Amino acid sequence: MSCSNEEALTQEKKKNVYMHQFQTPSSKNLLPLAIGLITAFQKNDSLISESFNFELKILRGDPEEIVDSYCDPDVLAFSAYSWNFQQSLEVANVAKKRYPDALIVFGGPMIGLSQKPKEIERFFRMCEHVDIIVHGMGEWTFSEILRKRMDDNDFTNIGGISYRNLNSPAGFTSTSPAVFLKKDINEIPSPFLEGIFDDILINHRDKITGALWETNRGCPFACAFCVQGDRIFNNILMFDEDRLLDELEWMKENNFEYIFCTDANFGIKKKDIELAKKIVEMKKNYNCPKYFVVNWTKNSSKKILDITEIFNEGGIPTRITLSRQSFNDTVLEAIKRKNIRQSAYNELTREANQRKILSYTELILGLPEETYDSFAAGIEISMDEYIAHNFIVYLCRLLDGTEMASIDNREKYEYDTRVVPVCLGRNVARQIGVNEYEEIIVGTSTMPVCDWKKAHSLSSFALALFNYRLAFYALAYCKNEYSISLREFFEFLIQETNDSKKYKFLNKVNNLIKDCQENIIKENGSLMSLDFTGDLFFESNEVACLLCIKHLDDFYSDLRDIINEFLESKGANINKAVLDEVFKYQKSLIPTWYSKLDESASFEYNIPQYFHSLCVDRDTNIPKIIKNKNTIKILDKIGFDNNAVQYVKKRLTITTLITAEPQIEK
Ligand code: B12
Ligand code: SF4
Repeated sequence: MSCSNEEALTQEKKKNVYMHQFQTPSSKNLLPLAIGLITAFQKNDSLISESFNFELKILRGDPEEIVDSYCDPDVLAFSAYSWNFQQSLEVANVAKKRYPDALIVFGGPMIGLSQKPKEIERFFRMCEHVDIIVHGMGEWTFSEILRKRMDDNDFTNIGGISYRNLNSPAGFTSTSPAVFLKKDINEIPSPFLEGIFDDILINHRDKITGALWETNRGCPFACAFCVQGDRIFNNILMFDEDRLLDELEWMKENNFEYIFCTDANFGIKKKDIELAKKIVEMKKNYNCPKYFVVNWTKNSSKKILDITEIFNEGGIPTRITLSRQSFNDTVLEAIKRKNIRQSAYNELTREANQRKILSYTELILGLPEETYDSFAAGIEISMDEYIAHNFIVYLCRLLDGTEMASIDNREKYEYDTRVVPVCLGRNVARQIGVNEYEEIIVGTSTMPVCDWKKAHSLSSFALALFNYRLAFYALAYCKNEYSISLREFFEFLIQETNDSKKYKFLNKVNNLIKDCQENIIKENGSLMSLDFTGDLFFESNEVACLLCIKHLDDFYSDLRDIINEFLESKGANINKAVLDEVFKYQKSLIPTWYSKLDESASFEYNIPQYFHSLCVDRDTNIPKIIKNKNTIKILDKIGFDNNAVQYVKKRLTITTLITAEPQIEK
């Protein structure tokens, strides 16, 4: 479809449609599934395919150059996600100036699924060169748009769109809502099998790190912070199993080692077990895929544990999500989230731990109705002593297209937000092309900014020290022996380390976390870099953790002192000899990039058995700590040759965590 290709032009006399799905500014370039599916659907329609050429554009870059590459464009379609919205808009702007008659169509998650007048009016005011926006599934709707394009350009009768209309007082017209989820999803041909991605593979294979793969579409839940929570999407459409198996085969043939499954709820359908088995079989026979990433069904059940076990045993490391978002009922109501009962959650965590399956709890900081107190209570619950369980705290992002980002919701909960550059944690920040931004909540009607900062410090410290395991055993011991509240401990730590004279090293960590907060408040970014980890960017808890590992002795010296001070303030009768050994155990299991772990560590007390019962095998009685000489072997002996970047990539991930695995010597 290049303009120099005159032969093609004269021979075909087709109109040219450019389908854009620009990649993220991070290093994850995946095959553009949305425009792939939409294009496959159009090409399957003989009337449309006889009239239009399609070209897929995925690489970010200078908008002028992208527009230079068009040949007489008739329709320009953009798949808009928060990570490519500005790039897409700028390309559309440049294109419209050069080709005023070209029709510009935007679809994708940035466009809400249901038609909300206030948001649509704002969109058309902000995005002055967009002609039509498509709400929700694009395959059928885009084909109706193209048919009207061939005919009279009258879009009035196409369901599920809004189009610019200067004759209407609001400046646009929204048509009737589309009945998306009554469609037969299997009418959409597979873009993999139909060769839709062939050109991309020929021209840019080296830039593509993986494939997006959809086995079903829709979500039965209604979370207000998520685009897919819209009631219009409240059903599940499934692709036929044969097609899915053929697609997997295609991925293997094309050597796609990284597959990102886009299902909102993997594990919700029975067939997911069969798919998992097939994937594992492929991995066993062809070593491909090596990674299979899923969003687990939100209200997890034991079925999820079975599927995870299949993946793990088949050599594809996977963990399960125990999504909570918040432990507070008022918050859950405000975000329309229905969680599994606390007892079922506890049971799943226990069983996952028993089956050695990593699980983690998801929380979000900045949700409506959350207070500092309710958030801190959630952090306390998330810090349990299961070694195989941890937690993640996301900053709350207001995503266009979600209920939470609606004008009404913003007013109702008085969101105070900051707009920062989009960036993916533990990745290099690459702002290629046009800069992208995201909006982060830093205050609400129930959590003013000063409380948000307090909550941010609490979660950053808890994640760095407890979650990443730097102080996990020491704190698990204190909690179990002295019945302390870990939340109270972290609040004490933050309070005490505000003063630079007392705990010099922890004060530095505290200040680093505050710098991260200020970075967000001043709209510089939500991530930070460190001078010893190259050009990677990290969240506050990760920089805090890395700084502690870099200065491990200083860290443990301050930690020991502050734990002592805290226990004394609680009137605890500290057994110094035992606490020494607890710290020895703790420190011996933390690898660094600049030293190798010792092969073994010896103890005067039964510390290893104690922690095995407390943190691993929770079904046995936790023994009293008594004198009992013994040794552990440290199984994990990865060396990192002083390479902090390698360390970050291999260890600072939620699947590996930082701690090494001990084996008690018989
Ligand atoms: C895969 C994925 C990723 C991958 C992206 C890989 C890539 N290069 O594409 C990774 C892991 C990198 C990622 C990251 C993030 N993601 Co993400 N991610 C997804 C996920 C799970 C799948 C997207 C997908 O391909 N779906 C399948 C396709 C077929 O569906 P679709 O995209 O909705 O497309 C349909 C319609 O929207 C429409 N449509 C789409 N484009 C077009 C175009 C036209 C012209 C038309 C007519 C119609 C149309 O038709 C399509 C087919 O019916 C979605 C959730 C989901 N299940 O969809 C979230 C989602 C897209 N991600 C989201 C977010 C917020 C993020 C992050 C910003 C989060 C963060 N801050 O860390 C980061 C990005 C940061 C960065 N710098 O990279 C949000 C986006 C919200 C928004 N308003 O844009 C989503 C929707 C999840 C959510 N909670 O709501 N993500
Ligand atoms: S967060 Fe998950 S469960 Fe909730 S609406 Fe979105 S996709 Fe569905």
